[in-house]
Formats: sequence, C-alpha cells, structure tokens
Amino acid sequence: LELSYADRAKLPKIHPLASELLQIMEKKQSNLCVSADVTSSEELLQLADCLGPKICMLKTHVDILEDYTAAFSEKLQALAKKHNFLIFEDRKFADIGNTVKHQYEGGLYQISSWSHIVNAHAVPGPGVLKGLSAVGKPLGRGCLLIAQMSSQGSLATGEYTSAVLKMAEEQSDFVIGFICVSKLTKRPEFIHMTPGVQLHAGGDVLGQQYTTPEDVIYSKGSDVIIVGRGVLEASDRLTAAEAYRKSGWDAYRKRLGQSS
Ligand code: UP6
Repeated sequence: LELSYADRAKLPKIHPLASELLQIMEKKQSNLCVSADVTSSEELLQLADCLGPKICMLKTHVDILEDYTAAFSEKLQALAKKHNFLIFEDRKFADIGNTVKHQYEGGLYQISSWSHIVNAHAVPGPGVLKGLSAVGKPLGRGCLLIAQMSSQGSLATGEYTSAVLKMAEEQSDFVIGFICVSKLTKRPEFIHMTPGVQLHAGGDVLGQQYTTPEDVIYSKGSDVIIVGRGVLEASDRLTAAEAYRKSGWDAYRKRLGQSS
C-alpha cells in the first residue's frame, strides 16, 4: 500500500520537520526542490520570491555566494515564511563530530540559525550526526544522510548505502531522510530526495547524470526531485519550475494510482 504525503505527515513516529515538509508538499501540490546554485545573493532572493509558490523546498550552496551577509539569511527566511517552503543548505558535512558542530553553528554562515535542513556524508561514522544534532536538535532542525549520489562512478553504493540506512535508523530523532537515487527503505517516516533531475535524461561534462521526474518519483519511488540547471538555465525560470512541479506531481499521482 502506497501512503500519500498527507498520510505520512500524520504518522505517530514522524519527525516534526518531516511532517511539516510533507504537509507543505501536499498543500502546494509540489515535490519540487529547486537548487538555487547562483553566486549573487540578490539573484538568489529573486529566485526564492519568484519560484517560491512552486516549490516545497529551496536548496542552497551558501559558500558559492560572493556577497553573503547575515541580512541575506534574514531575507531568505522571510521569503520561506511568505511562500511556505523549507530551506535546505546542501553543506554535505563530512568531518568528526566536534568539527561539524562548529561548521554548522558558527563561522561566517551560522547555518543552523537559518537552514531548516542540512545534509551529511556518513563516512566519518555516527559521530558526524552526534555533532550536528547537538546543535540542530534543540532548534528543531533535521538532517538528510547522503546514501547515494547522482554522479558517475559514485562510491556510495551497495554495502555503504545499507550502512547509511542503518545509521539513519539509529538516529531517527534527527535524520529525516536521504539524498539518494531511488527509494531505500519502506519506513514511511523517511523522506527520499533525489538530485540529478532534468526533463530529458543525459548528463554534463563533469560527471553529473540526469534522469526524469517520472523516473525518479514513479519508477524509483523517491519523494522529492531536486532540480538546479533544469530550471536555472531555462529562458523562463518560472515556466520551467512549473513544468518540473507538474511533472513531479503527475508522477506522484500515478504512483498513488490516481489519474493525473
Ligand atoms: N547534488 C547532486 N548530486 C548528488 C548530491 N547533490 O547533483 O548526489 C547537488 C549538486 C547541485 C544539485 O551539488 O547543487 O544537486 C544538482 O544541480 P543540477 O540539477 O544543476 O545538476
């Protein structure tokens, strides 16, 4: 039986942040996360304001901004409230617990103060999550573990991916789901999010591999499509975002056995 996003939001053991995301997805009929990979904070804020109504989540790489200020993060949070989306800083933490704690809370970006969701590699072992959750849990934040990657030749496969799943299950008070290529667990509390998505399969010259929203959501059983250049390089970004939203949502409805 395939549960709807709304059903999963009401599960007794669901993390409050995962529940909030699933409710947003249902309400906005969007399983689209736009990856706002731009280098100007003004452009990022414009993107967030323009595409906000179409997305459940906005993904950032704050360290590629050339002009980051604390005021930027305040404005981004206000836009997330205005348009009802969550912020996901794609920091890919990958160090010992004590170091990631500082990287998450402090430094120039103070990521924990403005990003609802972050992610981490499992390479260091469970200490990476212990460090992050020491900062994030009291703030109601959540973390995605990187179980697989979209890029060609990724080493995150097989037994490594299984070990990541186990690590997530052991710290499900902070881990809300996965970055992955396909659905990894039947446990409906975990949210699966997949990058490497464009409307046509293909890739780039640096190893990125693309599959379609239909393949990701319907065939592979993931929950959220993460789209960067598919939207950013379109001549009309809003129209492109709507095309991805519709394609992802239609695939979800098909998965539920509903006609689109
Ligand atoms: N990303 C991947 N693959 C992964 C994990 N993360 O592409 O396995 C991130 C990239 C980028 C976005 O860092 O921000 O998702 C994909 O962008 P694109 O759609 O422009 O390829």
